[in-house]
Amino acid sequence: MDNSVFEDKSPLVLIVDDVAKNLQILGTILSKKNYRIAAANNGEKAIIIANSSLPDLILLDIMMPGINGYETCTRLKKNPRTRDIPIIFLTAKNELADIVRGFEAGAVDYVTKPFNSVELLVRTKTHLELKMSRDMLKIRNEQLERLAITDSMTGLYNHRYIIDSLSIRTAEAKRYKQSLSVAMLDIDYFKKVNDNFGHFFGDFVLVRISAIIEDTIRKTDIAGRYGGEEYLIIFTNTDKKNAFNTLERIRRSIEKENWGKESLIVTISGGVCEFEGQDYLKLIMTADELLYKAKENGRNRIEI
Ligand code: GH3
Ligand code: MG
Ligand code: MG
Repeated sequence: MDNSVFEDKSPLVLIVDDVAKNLQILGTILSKKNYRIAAANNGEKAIIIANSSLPDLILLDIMMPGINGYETCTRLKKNPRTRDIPIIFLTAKNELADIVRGFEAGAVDYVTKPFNSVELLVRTKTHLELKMSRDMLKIRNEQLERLAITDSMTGLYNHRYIIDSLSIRTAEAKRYKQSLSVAMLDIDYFKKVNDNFGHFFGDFVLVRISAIIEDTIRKTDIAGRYGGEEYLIIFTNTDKKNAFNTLERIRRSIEKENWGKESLIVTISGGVCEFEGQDYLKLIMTADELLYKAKENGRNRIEI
């Protein structure tokens, strides 16, 4: 996996303290390690800097004029952008009640003043490492989620995802009284393409046609690989006449495509129908029936 996001920069630590001397001491201690440092001398500035530069860790003083450390922490934890940044409190108080209050505000740890540099560095390092592994896990999960819904060959959505999407989109269309159309497309005589030019070239055709579909539909439409050489497209907020026009553009682009093989013309057939409150699986069946009608009526055409 690509770890570059974690490797290209050293961790950024934001230090927050109203006493300039403390900022200076913290800076000196942290500069022994390979950290980048940002500083703020009050809570408001800390929130602004945290929002704009998204530090990997915040060392936060409690007693400050203006909003104090607890309040600063609470606000940072409320904002989705800064919520996951670990906060270590810097506290001159080591009364149990104050420490508990810090944890309740969302801090992960605390360091007492005067600073012991070894302790400060160890706690900082631990929480930075935990933050990095959480970030890494989040990216891995996002990658897995993407893989789980994508057809690996064409990059379109896979069969399961497109069906799940149709179920959701039809429910939304019903709820918001919006139009929705569904098309089923199938490559004509695709077996012959494989037979004449090989399976590898057949794959190339599938990928290229997927790209043509993606390039022609709107961002709000959803295209998936329904089966081997079949595509399902969901046109949201679109009646069947408009969907048909888009499908015609797709059909003509594919027909005109130059495949670099003498005399090879690849065509598709399709069927498109509009949602009228019926079950979403029925909608797929209707699009499929229209597709077969297009095949019967000579192929390289869209039935509506
Ligand atoms: P029709 O016009 O009636 O659709 O004819 P057709 O030849 O396209 O239909 P048929 O269902 O007989 O054949 C579909 C072909 O699609 C056969 C199968 O090998 C091929 N195919 C399905 N998936 C893939 C794939 O992932 N890669 C390649 N290269 N071929 C595939
Ligand atoms: Mg076919
Ligand atoms: Mg087929």
